[in-house]
Amino acid sequence: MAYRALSEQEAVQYVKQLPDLFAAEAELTSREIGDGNLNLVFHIREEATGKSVVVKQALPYARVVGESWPLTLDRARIESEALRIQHKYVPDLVPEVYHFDEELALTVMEDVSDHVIMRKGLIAGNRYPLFAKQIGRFLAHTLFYTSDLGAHPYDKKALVGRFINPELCKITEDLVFTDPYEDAPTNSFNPLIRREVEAIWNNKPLKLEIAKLKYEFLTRAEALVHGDLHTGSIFISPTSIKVIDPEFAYYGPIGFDIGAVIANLLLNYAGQHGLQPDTGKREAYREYLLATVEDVWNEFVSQFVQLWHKQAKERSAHTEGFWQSYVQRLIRDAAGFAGCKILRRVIGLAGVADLNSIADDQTRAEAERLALAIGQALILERNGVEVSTDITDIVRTVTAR
Ligand code: SR1
Ligand code: MG
Repeated sequence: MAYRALSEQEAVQYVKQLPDLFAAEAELTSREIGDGNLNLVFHIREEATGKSVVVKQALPYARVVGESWPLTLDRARIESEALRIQHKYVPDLVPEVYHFDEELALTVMEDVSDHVIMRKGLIAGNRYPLFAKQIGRFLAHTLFYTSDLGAHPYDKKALVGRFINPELCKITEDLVFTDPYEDAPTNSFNPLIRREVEAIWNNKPLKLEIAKLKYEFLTRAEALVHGDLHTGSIFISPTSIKVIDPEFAYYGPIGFDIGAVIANLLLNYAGQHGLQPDTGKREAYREYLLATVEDVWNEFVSQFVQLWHKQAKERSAHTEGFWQSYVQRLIRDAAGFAGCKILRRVIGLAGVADLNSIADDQTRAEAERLALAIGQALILERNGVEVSTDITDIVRTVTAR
């Protein structure tokens, strides 16, 4: 079938003709529920049995901007292949793909809507004590097994080829590493923070460090990274997480995914200024977020190093001192990438609800200033970071200023 964007009813007809999902006579409801920046997402449910699936279809343009921003449909292939690979390594943490249609740029997958989007859960002030362990395992396993440490050298090179993702990488290159640091037309920020934003545009040492981080993103084909691992890409419940949306997946630096998780916890930390008016509760929730930042890194590193010792096929990996220096670089990369991802959400296109939902412009500006200060400090001070508490110490110091 030649490509066309499906309607809700056409999505029903589509899943009905697939084998093994629904009976031909099944009565299905269909709702388009996509609230992301790029795609259509249909939730399809059979009321009689409660069985449901999700159909995700790429549009030939970026939904957030419209048809004036054409965007490759190949991102649907990238996403479905990445989901299948990640599901192989951590089946409980990633939705199962039932079917992929290259022509329609469409994936039919497990419905995980019994979970909530983590960003919404954090904005509501919920706590998820199992999150760090779960995301630490997701990161350690998906990144280790697709890297030169855990994959056969031929398989790794073949994967690099399958995940050449130039158009989506270019979005990240522009929106995360370039536009926010100059007066670019894509930028969109609160006019009340113009002075702080202009100071960033004029901060040469900061821009040099961001240039180095961008170069890492451009060149370090280290592992199959998710590529957009913010809290809107994580469905969560009190007991489980499901990582979705890897359409930005490509072979990139491991620290980019870890940094994305840390950045989004810290964006919520900054947003607490407007989200939680009770200062006692705000402080307590911020402590929870900082403890989660530490736990995410600690869980990742403990599981990654365990895999390294038990599973690394690459002989050089067992050279004395190598894993320690590798892990030290990773935490510094993660801190730097986290900083860029915080700055882009305040200055650039595509903000986050943790800040944007603060109704009062002045209060939002105060939260945004804190986010900008944290982001800059993480970038500039990353080379002194050794352990996870060094990251949270930076955040505490900046907050106390
Ligand atoms: C035009 S896409 C804007 C942003 O949405 C995605 O979630 C990525 O973060 C991208 O940078
Ligand atoms: Mg997304």
